[in-house]
Amino acid sequence: MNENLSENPPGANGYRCGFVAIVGRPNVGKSTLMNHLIGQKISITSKKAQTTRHKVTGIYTDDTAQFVFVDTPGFQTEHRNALNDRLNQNVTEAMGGVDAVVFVIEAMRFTEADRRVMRLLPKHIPVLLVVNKIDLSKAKSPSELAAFIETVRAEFDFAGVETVSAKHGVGIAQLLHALKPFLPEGIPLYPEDMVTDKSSRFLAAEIVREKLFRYLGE
Ligand SMILES: Nc1nc2c(ncn2[C@@H]2O[C@H](COP(=O)(O)OP(=O)(O)O)[C@@H](O)[C@H]2O)c(=O)[nH]1
Ligand SMILES: [Mg+2]
Repeated sequence: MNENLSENPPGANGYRCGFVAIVGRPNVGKSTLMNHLIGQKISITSKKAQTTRHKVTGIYTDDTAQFVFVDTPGFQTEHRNALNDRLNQNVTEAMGGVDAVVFVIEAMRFTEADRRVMRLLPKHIPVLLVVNKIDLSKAKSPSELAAFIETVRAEFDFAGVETVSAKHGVGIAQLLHALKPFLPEGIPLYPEDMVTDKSSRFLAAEIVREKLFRYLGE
């Protein structure tokens, strides 16, 4: 057997490195989650849907693993037009080559738009269900939240479930912990101090775009 194809690449020593796509309908908190996962603002967030237009890659590195997250534009399911078709195609592509998928939904709210995204989830890659916005008052009852999660789990074979509040940084470490076993063993692909593959010029333009969204609306 070729040494290089063995499960433990030479030099990896149990270190893991892999790609995770973050998907979900617009406004569930994907970009907020990504920013908290890597501890830095690189993906723009907004109350208005469809602010993330480009794929943004965020990298989180620690002593045991390197996670490369791909934040995707939310699947556009309401209006069919050329831009939305293009965005949806980008998301489907983003899920292609990853080691795990994080499917983000809002606590106590599972809509037809969520279901449409769920139908596009891959069957051959582990998908973690992430229930976000557990800080909202309607999500505060533990038994109701558990019942809600069970109804969603009944519809897809998830590899696991995590509850988080992306905005308040709750459950983030636990989420990283749950994702780690899905990453293949291997040496880091990016320098340990790198948080994104986007240039600072790109990030500056994105942050200007975020401010414009805030002040001018869509
Ligand atoms: N209350 C609350 N709001 C959140 C949370 N996560 C995200 N949001 C808000 O939800 C909105 C959409 O977030 P964003 O990250 O842009 O969603 P995306 O479209 O999925 O990328 C923003 O106003 C966020 O501040 C959370 O955990 N709790
Ligand atoms: Mg976004």
